[in-house]
Amino acid sequence: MIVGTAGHIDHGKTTLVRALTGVDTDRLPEEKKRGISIELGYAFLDLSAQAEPDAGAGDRIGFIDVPGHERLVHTMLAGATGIHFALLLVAADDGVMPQTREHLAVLSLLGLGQGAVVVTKADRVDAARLAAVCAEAAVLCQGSSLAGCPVLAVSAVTGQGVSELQALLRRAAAALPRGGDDGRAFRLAVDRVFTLDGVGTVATGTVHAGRVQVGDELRLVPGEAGGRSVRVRSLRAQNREVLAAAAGERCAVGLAGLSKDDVQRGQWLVAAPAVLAAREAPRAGAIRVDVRLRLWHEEAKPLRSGTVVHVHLGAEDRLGTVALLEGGDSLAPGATALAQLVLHEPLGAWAGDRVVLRDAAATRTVAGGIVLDPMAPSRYRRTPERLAELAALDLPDAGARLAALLCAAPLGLDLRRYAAAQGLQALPATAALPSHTLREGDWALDAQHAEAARAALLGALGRFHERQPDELGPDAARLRRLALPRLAEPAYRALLAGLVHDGRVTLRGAFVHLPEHGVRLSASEERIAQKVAPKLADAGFEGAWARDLARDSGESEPLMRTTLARLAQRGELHQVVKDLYYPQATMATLAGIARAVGAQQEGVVTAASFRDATQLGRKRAIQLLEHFDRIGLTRRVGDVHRVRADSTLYLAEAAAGEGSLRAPA
Ligand SMILES: Nc1nc2c(ncn2[C@@H]2O[C@H](COP(=O)(O)OP(=O)(O)O)[C@@H](O)[C@H]2O)c(=O)[nH]1
Ligand SMILES: [Mg+2]
Repeated sequence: MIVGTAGHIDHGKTTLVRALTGVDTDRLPEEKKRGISIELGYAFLDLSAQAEPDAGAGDRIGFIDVPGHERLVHTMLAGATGIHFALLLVAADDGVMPQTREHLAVLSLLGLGQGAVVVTKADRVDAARLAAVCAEAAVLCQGSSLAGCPVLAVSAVTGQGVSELQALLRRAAAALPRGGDDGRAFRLAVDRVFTLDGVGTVATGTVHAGRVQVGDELRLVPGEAGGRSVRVRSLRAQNREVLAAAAGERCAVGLAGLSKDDVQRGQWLVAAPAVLAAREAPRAGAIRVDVRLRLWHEEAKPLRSGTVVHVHLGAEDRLGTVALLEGGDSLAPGATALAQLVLHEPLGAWAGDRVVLRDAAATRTVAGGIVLDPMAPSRYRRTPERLAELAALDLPDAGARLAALLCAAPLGLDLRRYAAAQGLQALPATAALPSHTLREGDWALDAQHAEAARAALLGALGRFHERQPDELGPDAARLRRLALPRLAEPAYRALLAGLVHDGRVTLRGAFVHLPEHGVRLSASEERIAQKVAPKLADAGFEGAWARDLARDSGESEPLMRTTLARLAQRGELHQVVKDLYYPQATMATLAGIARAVGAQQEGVVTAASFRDATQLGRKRAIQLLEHFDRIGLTRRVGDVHRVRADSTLYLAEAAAGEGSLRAPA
């Protein structure tokens, strides 16, 4: 358990920690000289009367002593995030003072429900005054997260109340639920960095989630390229040498190969799976964190959208702007709303993290919130679809959250992104998804959305056959553009594979068609097809005309036309312009040439370059490129054709054919 102090300057925080633990947390010369705390202080208290030498870190209470000075609230915040139990101190002589109020607001907005009010310097006042201050403090806590918490009178001089307070802390520590493995990746918010002889650079902080072991590779984020990789050389948890440390412990991490200046307070040490969520600010944009925000009930005025604030998260403090996402453009004191925090500097944030907002001048704590999405979008951030997503993310139960999120994601859910945003060690197991969810690698699609997507795909395919009865069907990439352009590619592939498997669509090469669309040839058509195959192959890049094929094979022109059209429907021939046919193999070679030309010109194929590469006339070269546009190999952009990156047309055939012109098998 980690206990944090809070309260106005000079109200006896540091003295109380010393009385409880014997440790003087004011260690800096300047702190000694001025008699005030400037930095965070740390101390530990053994729970068992006798500290066993091999006891783990679990039976120690860690203390974080914070400065009370009004200008150091950001330091107080860096220490208060991640504590389990708060001691709000009020000096009996002074009574409630400004930072008593502000620190209470901070604790409350951090969601700290465990704590006690300690009325200090009891030796300085008479019983009546002591009772009055205790009553004042209890009233102050009303409406805060510490409402109804115990109030104790203590004197560090006479020792009054100290052992009662120790007993209270021991009980709270014993009652604290031991965090089991909740699947979350290791994260530690760095709040102090120093160099130690024989150990090297040490970063200390509170472990917010997960477990770490000596020897682990961690990343220091935010940082360039996903953060610097660092190795854990040594570990202390709750001030004891350990081999492993876990969530809820104060931890000092000895880092190999890093100098003191390489690490800053506010950064995070995280296990690799959690890295994605701690991004650098995109070059032309901002980092956006969607939160459920609550304005402190004692604020005098509503909070307006567009207000500039200090965003405190973990041990970090960043300037940002609030954009309210619902309920108009202002938030009343005590009210809650979904909001987006727009930051221009990198910040590590994960779902479930607490944020506290202070005003731009850093004089008041104004609001607090819980992170719902640390990788929030800039566009469509207030649409009903997005608000449904945020409502899903707001669900406290992980299983329900995932199920609701899948419902809110008709285009599929990126599980890798979800896991990173949630700070999970691994992607959710398929067993953790609702049954019948369609899953393909990192992507998942809710069963109902999958069914709707299948219907869209089949509908688009049917319409395609109606409009282009002479073609076998679109290729898979083109069908995706026609039917489900925004569906995640892996989800689409899985959907299509499922339909093929169930016999609801047929795949021939790269082409997709409905089973009933594939045409059978009559006996005479079969005969003619065999007869013309060599001629079509010999026609090369120029292609063969129906009229010439009819004449050369002594067949009637109408019969030749219908046969060729049927072969085209079967995907064996291509009709480039009316009555001009190419066999599949020749087309694959031509497609290979178009790809090769494109590869040399950043994907662009011009009529001239394709003409030169094929030795064709300009007109035929253009006709072929227009055919490629139609079937989805290329895309017309102004005067040029761009090879579509997603097209799989002919890829295998061209490689197998190696440029030789073969008759279709
Ligand atoms: N008489 C008396 N003085 C105290 C007590 N606790 C702290 N002080 C004094 O109050 C001053 C401020 O204490 P300190 O712990 O530094 O306050 P902090 O700023 O809240 O950390 C110091 O001079 C302490 O000696 C107490 O219980 N009784
Ligand atoms: Mg102090």
